[in-house]
Amino acid sequence: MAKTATKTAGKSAAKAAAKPAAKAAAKPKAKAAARPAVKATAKAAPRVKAKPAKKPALKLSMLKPSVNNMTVRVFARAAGFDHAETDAWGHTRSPEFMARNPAHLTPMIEDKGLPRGVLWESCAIMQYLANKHGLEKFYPKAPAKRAMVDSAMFYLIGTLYPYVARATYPALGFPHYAGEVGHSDAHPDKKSEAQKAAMAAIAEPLEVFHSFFRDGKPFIGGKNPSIADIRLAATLEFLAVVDYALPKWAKDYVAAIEKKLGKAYSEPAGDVRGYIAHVKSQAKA
Ligand SMILES: N[C@@H](CCC(=O)N[C@@H](CS)C(=O)NCC(=O)O)C(=O)O
Repeated sequence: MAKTATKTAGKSAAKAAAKPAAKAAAKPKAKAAARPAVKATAKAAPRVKAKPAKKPALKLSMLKPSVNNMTVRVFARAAGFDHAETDAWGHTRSPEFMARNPAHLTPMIEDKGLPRGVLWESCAIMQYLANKHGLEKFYPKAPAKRAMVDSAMFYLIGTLYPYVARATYPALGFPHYAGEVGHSDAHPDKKSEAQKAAMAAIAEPLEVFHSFFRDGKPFIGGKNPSIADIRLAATLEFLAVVDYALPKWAKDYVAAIEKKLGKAYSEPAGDVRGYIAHVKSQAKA
């Protein structure tokens, strides 16, 4: 999506419902600095306790109504990151933002150690953070298992998401990509035909996630939601705007992810759901 249609308030909402282990993994460096370098002679000075870092190491620029952004917002909370969120509404094409991120896309993280200081693309962000902090629960290390998670995410971004975008963006008030019927000055009937065709095309990849990637397991990741599951559940949220009739398994699947992740899921999902409720109420008025 190029730009969303409403401005949403942008407060830092990043108090993660965290698992201590993941939190420790996310903030690994605090202690060593506390010891004095030289051994004290007679009366040792009291040991200085290392102060917790004041600024969160990870900054996330995001847009609240977007499921691409919801994906990383859910992951960051579920992984227990002490991150800070900035609402980038209205700023993605500013010279300052574009100087750092010429693709003008959110979600975007800033993290020390990244060669260019920033990273965008929701799946790449989750892969990077999971790799960096050893979060195997979300992104398995074993090559074959990891490949399935990667395959599911690439399939989503390359195949399912374009259908979802074509089907939902007109109702969401998001602009279409150049070259698409929705973006052109074609007759509204033609646009509506394209939207319906995209909606009809969703069923096949959706079923592939169910029968192939889940393959009888609760989640693509097995017993626990992986980053691919977070990406898929967030994507399905958009379909509510066109009253897409999700199959029962998909409804149960999203509910199971929400139950597992709790507030980490429902808080960012609330922003997307709130936006959808808003556009639907506008459409009725
Ligand atoms: N494939 C990307 C899509 C990112 C994307 O489309 N971001 C939109 C919001 S949904 C955006 O930031 N648009 C702002 C702009 O283009 O100026 C991802 O998964 O992160």
